[in-house]
Amino acid sequence: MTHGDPGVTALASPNLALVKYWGKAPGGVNLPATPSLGISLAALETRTVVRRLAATSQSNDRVEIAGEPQRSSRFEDFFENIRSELGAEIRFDAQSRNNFPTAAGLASSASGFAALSLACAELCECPLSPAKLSAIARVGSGSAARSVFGGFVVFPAGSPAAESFAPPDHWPELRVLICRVSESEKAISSRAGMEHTRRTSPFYENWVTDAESVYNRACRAVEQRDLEGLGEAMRESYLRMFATMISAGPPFLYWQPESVALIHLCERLRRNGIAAWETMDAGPQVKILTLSSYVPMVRAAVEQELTTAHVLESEVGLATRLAERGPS
Ligand code: 2P0
Repeated sequence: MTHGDPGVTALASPNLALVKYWGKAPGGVNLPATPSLGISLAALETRTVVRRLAATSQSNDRVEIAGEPQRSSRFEDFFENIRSELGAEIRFDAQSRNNFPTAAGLASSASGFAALSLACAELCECPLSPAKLSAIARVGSGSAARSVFGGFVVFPAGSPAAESFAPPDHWPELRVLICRVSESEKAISSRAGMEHTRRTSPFYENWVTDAESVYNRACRAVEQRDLEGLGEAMRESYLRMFATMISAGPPFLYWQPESVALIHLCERLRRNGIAAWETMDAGPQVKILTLSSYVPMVRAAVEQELTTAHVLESEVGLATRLAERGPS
């Protein structure tokens, strides 16, 4: 089937939202209702190889993640859109691997669709601008629009594409401790969760209206490398996002007891003068923003609090890119 065909390999990192995208605007596919600001996580990586399915094949595009065939319904719209954007007629065969758990609240769909978009475009020999690539990746998953870029990335409300805000080396001391408290897949996908929230939470409209000012404060704090200012805006963003979920009908909660323990731990650390600003996404994992000089202390505190937690340190990462071609 793919004998000897090396295909095209792309690498992408998930993009951690410091200010959250949660809810879709009308008028397009995965247009965000709220502006978001995120960073690429260097320590997490998706590697995707895309090959051309044989011309005689009548079959659909194929996607495997870690060797497991995926439901084609999750990818149909994405592939139809990218074929139309690239003016290509081919069918794609994609094999993807993550160096972290899939669908566990670590933004695997963001890095997955970013890598897939770049590899498909390269396979069709269609170089695309980052903005175009971002808009194509967005059709797969809203957060993938941010994952196309490295460093600090913004995704304005209603925009078809994300934009670079600052390069990866803008804030060299910044670190993220990714604290994995659970490896199980989440019961409710982000997509279903945000739609349910939009339809049923009486807080949803306020969440959208309020998001702009939190986002503006966070952007200013990033510009000024002000971790306290950023941390305060980050906490408002994630906690208000979760307020829309626990006020939905019926409510739902991604948090586990270990997540709550780490939220309290960060508060204790800050009271003791140690910069540790947590955020969470659609899953139980806790990500702690800190500075390189505090990493040993924060890591030790997390490991003492939760002996089962798996802690991974990350710097701010690079944009989605092609892997170097190995010897043929
Ligand atoms: C984010 N999340 O900004 C937010 C914070 C989760 C919480 O973007 O429906 O998987 O594919 O656009 O991108 C997760 O939502 O949802 C997400 P779709 P996606 O990172």
